[in-house]
Formats: sequence, structure tokens, C-alpha cells
Amino acid sequence: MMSGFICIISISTFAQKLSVTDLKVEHLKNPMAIETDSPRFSWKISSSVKNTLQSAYEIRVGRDKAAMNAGKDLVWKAAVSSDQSVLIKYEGAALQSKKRYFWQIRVKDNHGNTSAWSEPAFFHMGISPTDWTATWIKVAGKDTTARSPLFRKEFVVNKKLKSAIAYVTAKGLYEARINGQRVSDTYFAPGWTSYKDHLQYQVYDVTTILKSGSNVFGVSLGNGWYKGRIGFGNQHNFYGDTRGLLLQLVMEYTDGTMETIQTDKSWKYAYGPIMASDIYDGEIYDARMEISGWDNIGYQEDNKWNAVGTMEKGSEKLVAMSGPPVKKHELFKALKVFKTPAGETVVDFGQNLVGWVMLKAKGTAGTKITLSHAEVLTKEGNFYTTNLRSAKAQDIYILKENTEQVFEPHFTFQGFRYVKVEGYPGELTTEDLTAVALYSAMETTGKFATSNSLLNQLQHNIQWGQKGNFLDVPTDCPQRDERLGWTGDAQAFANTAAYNMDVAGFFTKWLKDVKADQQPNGSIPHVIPNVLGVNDGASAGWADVATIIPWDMYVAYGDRQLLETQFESMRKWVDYISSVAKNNLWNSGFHFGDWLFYRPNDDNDGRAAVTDKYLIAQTFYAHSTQLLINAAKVLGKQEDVAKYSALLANIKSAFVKEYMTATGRLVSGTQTAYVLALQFDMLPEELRAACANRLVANIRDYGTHLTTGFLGTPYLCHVLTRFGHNDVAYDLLMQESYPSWLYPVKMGATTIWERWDGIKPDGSFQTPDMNSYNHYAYGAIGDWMYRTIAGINSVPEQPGYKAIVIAPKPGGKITNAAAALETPYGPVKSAWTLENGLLKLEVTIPANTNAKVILPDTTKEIGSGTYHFESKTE
Ligand code: RAM
Repeated sequence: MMSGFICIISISTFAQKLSVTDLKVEHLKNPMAIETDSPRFSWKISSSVKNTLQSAYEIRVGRDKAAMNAGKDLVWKAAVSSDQSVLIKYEGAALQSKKRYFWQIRVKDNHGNTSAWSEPAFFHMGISPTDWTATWIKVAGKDTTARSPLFRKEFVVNKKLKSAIAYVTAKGLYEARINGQRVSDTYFAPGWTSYKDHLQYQVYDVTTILKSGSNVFGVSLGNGWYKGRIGFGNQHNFYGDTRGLLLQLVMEYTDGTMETIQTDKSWKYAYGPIMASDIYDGEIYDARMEISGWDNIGYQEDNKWNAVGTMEKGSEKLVAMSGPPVKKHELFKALKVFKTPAGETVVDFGQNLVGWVMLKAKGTAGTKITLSHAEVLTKEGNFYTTNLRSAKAQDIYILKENTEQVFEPHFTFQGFRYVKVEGYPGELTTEDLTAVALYSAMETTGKFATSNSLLNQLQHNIQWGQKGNFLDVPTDCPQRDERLGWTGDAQAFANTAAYNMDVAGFFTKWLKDVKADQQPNGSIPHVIPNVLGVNDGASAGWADVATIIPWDMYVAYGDRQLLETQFESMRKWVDYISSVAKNNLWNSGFHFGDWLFYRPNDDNDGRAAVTDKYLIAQTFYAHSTQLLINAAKVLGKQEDVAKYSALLANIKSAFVKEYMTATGRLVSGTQTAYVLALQFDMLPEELRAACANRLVANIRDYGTHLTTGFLGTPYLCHVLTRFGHNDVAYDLLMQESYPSWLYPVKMGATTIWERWDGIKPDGSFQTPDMNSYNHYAYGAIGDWMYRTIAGINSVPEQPGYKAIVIAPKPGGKITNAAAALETPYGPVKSAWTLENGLLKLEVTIPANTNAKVILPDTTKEIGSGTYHFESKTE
């Protein structure tokens, strides 16, 4: 008995000791569309034993899951003594287009344990360009109506299916259905890319949707970014004037034979109930125009449908979708339905979010219900949409006969907290509406909470700013007639984004567009994908996205290949600056400068915090050059390291000569000027402390308020902490009056605002020309909150959190803080309490990493596991 008992214990401890989980390929779980010949594998190790490191791994990859699991018929196997477990390159036999591969891992650790083989995972190869046999189809004649065409094709499955995989893309947006059912929960496919250069296709496993016998494809198209209104000046048809569909379904039967169903001349089309759809303006859906059963078998009327037209293949490359798809996420019940003083019926969802409203309604045919969207109410409590500028942001539903119907749009999204409802038949109740948040399906990786509820609301607002603006591309705002991939905003927020969610795939996808839209002379456009003029670019702090985000992603996820892929783009950007610089000074061209810095309306005594734009440009010239040097070091490009290091020294001495007095005063005495000069090491070392003191004096001079705009804000608290003024950083963070991070929180914000005073203390609004209530840029403080309050830090020399620094620096009367970050190696946690000057810290470090814990009175090196520390802070 006894020995049996012991035996059971030891088996279960053994099982817990070491295991492999969370298998990913190219940053994604079981990806359906891998394009590269050598995809990269990542896994996490978990162990109950402290100080666990991987000492070796075994990988096996095969076409057949069962055979692979038994170690047979492998296309690759390797056993390697290595502690690497993130982004290991495939080195087996050539991978084939359209095929699925299964893989698994087992590891050995430094304590002599061997894990079991992991659960098998898979990746599916995309379709190679030469394997596309489908023809682009479209409506016959010119595609001039805003109405959505429906494309239809019946086909027969006459043998037993092994697998059925659909490869689909469109010019415009598509929704693909089989037998009346959506083929996936992906929205806004094929996603927004620099379409003139490359267009993504999606890959769907539809094996379980198909049945034997007749089946039907039904696909509708919307205008989307491709053909709809996008950018400024009522611009339509930016990428093309004709929507098109390309689809190829590859069926493999159990007898080994294959069959392909694809778009060609045999498809038919008719127009459906979506009368118009537009990203900015919304959708008009007339239920009376529904064609019942059109997307299912048994529909008899398609003999009355039109024959499709065909389109020549364009010059754009078809590429496999590489980022996470947009999906539905949180649902919000309506909190209340109320009448405004102006007599309008308005619904409050309690959260400024991005997506749409699902509406239930029943009434006589032809009843028109209009939903308008708004982020805020006026101080009188009225519905306010002036800040949406020309975006109609309206969804219109027209009812069919008297049955209850549920509506939601298809090819538009809105940014809103409030919805105005007009024309609703009967009494509208909270039961009739649900708001649906849609955004790119990024795994939540960060958690952050403290004893201060205002700060927790700020963190909430930062996360919702991210959700609302990470809808396939990183946008400035999601609601007005803009919604563009503004580069300055994206670079300011990227580090914070990488704490809150896994943005590796998201930014890898977008950086392809950065590269694609970079001008031949190296200039980077203001927005990516670029829908502005070709020469709208090269603004300091915006265009520098080309160096900043690749480096940030490298540090956060350890993706060396991303640096390799982007390196030429990074270099071209720096070389562009050099080509327009004179005597190493970048002092020409258009720049946005420290966008939306503090600027009082009634500026009689010169309180506006204006920073010289060329001073700013010079600091970003240095920063981009430094990042290029960093990347060159990682990639072993010694000549580049030498060349650009010499350039960097020149850039800095030109800065000192042009913008600094002998005693270290900058020509602009603003916070942003000192912050950028200190952050990017522009100043002689012996003058830095004095400059930091000037920064503090300036902050105090504004009554302990920040005055920074988009460029200074992300670094403000970092610089204060670095130069020994952590207390001032906290004072700024805890400041509740304008301008500050907590001012909007006190004003009831549920997202980050574009401007420090989007709503003024008297309840009036900033200028409607530019006043978004969902703009993530100022949310960049999140990076400092994770790093300094919680103390979770990456180490650039060992990227992806292979090494970690835990260094919480309490302040601001916070008595406890807890944060967690799911890193590529597993969960990191840092939680502390502070009582009577005693700091108690709990730290968790994942297997296969190590950490340095820096406390007020001591420093400790630790391996994986959970640890407790105490430290006196005074
Ligand atoms: C505004 C955008 C964005 C900013 C540019 C300069 O239109 O909203 O936030 O980067 O201007």
C-alpha cells in the first residue's frame, strides 16, 4: 500500500516537474497561413522546480498527426543542446504550399528532468502564388453602386472529405458563408494593407461546415478601405474603383483525390440588403431587400441572377495574412435609455468602445431606424457628434414585415459610448441593444492594478484606447473621418501596447506596410498604409516609427528576424535624414513637432510650451541613428556600427553647438526639450543633472503639471526617474488637475483622449476640428507604470524577457501594486505592499529565464520560481 502511494506521488510530481506548453509558430497559435519556407517555433516551459533552465530540446514535425506523435514520417526532427525556446527556425525538408504540418516539442532541463512530448500543434502553409488558379470575379459592367453584391456558387461534395480549406481574399471587404453560415468569426477581412503593394488572403478550415451532397458558397462584398471613403477631402476609390473576389476551395477526399472549387465565370451575383456601407459613414441595411435562403442549398431563383464579370489579376502581391484577425470581443448591455434635454432618445453603454450595436426591432415593413454614434454628451446632456467632423457614423435599418429582427452592420465600425435612436417602432428598452467591441484578436498579456483607483481607471482607459485603435492597423482614432495609421501615435504607444497585449503579430504585419510605403528616397509617410500624398512624410517623431517599432518589438519579443527584415528600411530612413541634413543638423522640412502640447487659450504671459521643431528633429535624428546602431550590433554588421556611431557623435555635437548654451540651457526651455535631450543622451554627461533640475523647476513652475505633447509625453516620467526625480514623476502622475493624465479620469473618461483638455473644467469641449476621445498616444505612460510602479523591465541585451529586471520604485502614496506580464517565456509577476516604510515584494519568474531584483536596499539574482523579499525604503 505504502509503496504504491509513494509511487503515485512521485509520478504526479514528475508530471508537474517539467512540461512544454503554449506552442506558437511565427508568434501565432496554430496559424492557418504561413508563408515563409522556414517558420519559427516558440514554446514555454513550466516547472515547479526553482531555477529551471532548458538545457536541450527535441522537435519533430510531420504531415500526419498520429504518425508525428509516434515519431514516424517526419519532415524534420532535431535534438539540440540549447537554452533557446523562442523563435527557433525550421530546418527540415521543403514545406509544401497548402499543406498542414503537425509538430511537438520535448525538453530537458538543467536539473536532469525530461518533459513528456508536448501536445501536438500545427501550422498550415499558405498558397504559393503559382498555385492560385481561381479567377478574380466582380459584378458585370462598372462597379458604381455602393450596394453590396452577393456572389453565389453551388457545388457538390460527392466523396468522403478528409479536409476542405478555403483561400479567400477580396478588393474591398468580404463576408464569406457556406450553407448559410459564416466560414469564420473573422471580421474586416482581408484586412487593411498597402493594397497597391500587397493584399492579404485568409485561410479557413471549412471541413466541418461542408456536408456530403450539395453545398453553397455565398459571399458579400463591401467597399471598405479599398474603395470606400478614406483619408481627407472626400477621397474614394483610393486603391481601385472595382470590388472583386478571389476564392479557392481545396477539398481532399479520404481516397486521396483532390477537387478545387474556385471563383470563375460560373458564379452568379445579385444585389442584397446592404444598400451602402462605408467605414466613416456607416451602413444602410434594407431588410426588405434580403434574399431569403440565398446563401444556402435549396434556393431556386439563382437562374434569375446575373453572370459575374471577371477581372485581370492586379500587380499587387497576394500574401498570407500574418497578423491576428479582427474578432468580436466584449459585449456591452445598454445601461440606460433616456431622453436628452433636446428631446432625443439616447442609449448609454457606459464605455467608449469601437465596434457596433446589435439592435432588436419589430415593426411594419419600411420602418426606418437610424442609429447615430457619439463619444460624449454636452454639459447640458445632449448628444454630441460635431467632433466626428464629416463622418456620418450612422447605421440605418429598414424593417421588413412584422417579425422580430436583429440587425448588425457588416462593413463599418464606429467609436462610441452613446447611441441616438430615431424611428424605433414601439418603446425602446435596454434589452433591445447590445454594443459589440471589435478589434484584432491579440492575447491579453498585461495586468496592472494598484491601491489607487484613479490610476486603475487610467490603466483601464489605456487598455480601451488600445482595443479601440488596434483594429487591424494601429490608428490615431476610431470615430471621426480619419482612423488612419498615424505613425507618430503608433511609435509613442508601441511599448505600452506590448505590455498590455501580445502585439508581435500585429506590428509584424503593419511593419510590412511601413516598408512598402517607404518612399524610394527613404522618407516615411505620416500615415501607414499611406492614403495621403506621396510627399506627406518625413516628420520627426512620426517617420521615426521606421526605427522605433522594429527595435521595441525586438526587445519585447526577441524577434531578431524582424530586425533583419526591417534593417534596410531603418537604414534608408536614417540615410534620408542625412541626405537632407546640413552640417549634421536636421533643420529643414515640415514637422508636426510636439503635437498638442500645453497651450492656454489666453496666453498673455507666454505660458504655451512651444518647443523648437528643429531641436526636436535633431533629437530624433540621434534616436533613430542609435537604434540603427543597436540593430546593426545585434545583426553583426560591424561596418554599419562604426559608420553610424561616427555619425551619431556628429549629430550630438551639432545639437550641442546649435541648441545648447555653455551652461547647458536649451534654446527652448520646455519640458519636452529637456526630456528629449536627456532621454536620447544628447547632452554632455557633466551637464545632465543640471538639465534634469531645470526640467523639474519647469514642472514646478507650472504648479507640478506636465506641458508635453505627443513627443515629450512618452519619455517624461522615464527621464525624471532616471535622473533621480522619481518623486516628481509620481507627482505628475498623481496630478488630478489639467493638464495631467488623471484629469480626464476625473472628468469621467473611459478611454484616453487626444487632448489633455478634450473636455474643459467648465464642461465645454475643445475645438471640434480635432477632439477625439479615443486616441491612445498619451496612454504611453502605461510603459512607465509597468516598468517603474510594478517594476517589470525587459533587458535589451537578452530580448524577449530571456533576462528580466524587477525594480519597483514605489511612490505617490501607493500602498500596493501588482502587475503580471505574459512574456514569450511565461508569466512574470511583481506585486508589492508598502507599510511603515517596509516594502514586501512577491516576484514570479518563468522557467528558462533569470532575473535581477533591484530593491531600495539590495540587489539579488534569481532564477525561475516565486520569491518573497522585504526591503526598507527609508
Ligand atoms: C491628427 C491625428 C494624429 C496626429 C496627427 C499629426 O490628425 O489624429 O493623432 O498624429 O494629426
